[in-house]
Amino acid sequence: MRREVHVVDSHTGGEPTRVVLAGGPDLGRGSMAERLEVFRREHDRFRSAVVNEPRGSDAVVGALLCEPVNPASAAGVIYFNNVGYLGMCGHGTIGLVATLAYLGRAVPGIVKIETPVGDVSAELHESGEVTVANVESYRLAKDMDVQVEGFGAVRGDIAWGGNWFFLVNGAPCELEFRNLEMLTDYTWRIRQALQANAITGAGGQEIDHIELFGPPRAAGADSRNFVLCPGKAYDRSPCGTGTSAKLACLHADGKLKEGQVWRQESIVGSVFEGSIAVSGGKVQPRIKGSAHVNAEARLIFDDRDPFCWGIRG
Ligand code: PYC
Repeated sequence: MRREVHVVDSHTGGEPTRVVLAGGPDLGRGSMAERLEVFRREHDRFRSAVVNEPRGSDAVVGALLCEPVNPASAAGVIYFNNVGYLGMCGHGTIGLVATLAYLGRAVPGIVKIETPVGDVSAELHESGEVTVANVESYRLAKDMDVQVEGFGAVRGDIAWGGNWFFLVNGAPCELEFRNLEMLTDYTWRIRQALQANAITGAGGQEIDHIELFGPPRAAGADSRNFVLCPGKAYDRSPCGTGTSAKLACLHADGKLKEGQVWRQESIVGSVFEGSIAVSGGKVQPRIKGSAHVNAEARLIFDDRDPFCWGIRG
């Protein structure tokens, strides 16, 4: 068997996105949530082949472009990573819109996109920047204490921004690139402690993203973060869904009003501009950033290749 898969790669604030344009699995005509389940159940090796080594790396987020259910939407998308699937992905949506623009399939204006956790819209600006109007975001719990091996009690908030986050103010070391190993170890232990203590998001969903906050370095930024993703890679971008979760917490604490701008810096120094719209008490975050297309390729899947479907450990 030999198969070709057409992809476009980009990065958003340093975080890579690989959009699969053609050659992906047929997931049927259901909603994106239904198609995600078909993907997970029947085509998981395709996920691994696209993002894992030897073609990808732990940091790559894949985006399978799908026919939308609603003809008024520009696209449907299912995001995936080195270990599984994402509900939404902010940096990935910015990358997807930049990719559609690169292909001549999007012009400045509003682009509607269907995701497994709901519809989002994105505005492609003349400058090439993209503002994503994310799914409704909220804080589920404030000041939760969890006992973390080697660190004692760690206090954080649980919030939804399209994925589940545990948000912690402060860290045992500075949020600096040179401390990546320590930050990864600390956040991984927090994740394990949440699991061990059955601390979850709504409906028992796993909290699979851990987000630390500290003082910013970039001029004009309000905060710097470190985000550990589900497969133990850190987010090079400020994380669109993580910034959305942060905005929901700030609003719940009375620290962010509708329209006020929050600039979130990442561990590599890239910045997203966040703000919220509030309607009937519900918070809809908006995340602005830019992506750069850096490759267009045809991946070759050849069954004679022992690592055709990726190295999965
Ligand atoms: O930008 O939402 C995001 C994201 C999630 C995981 C990696 N990036």
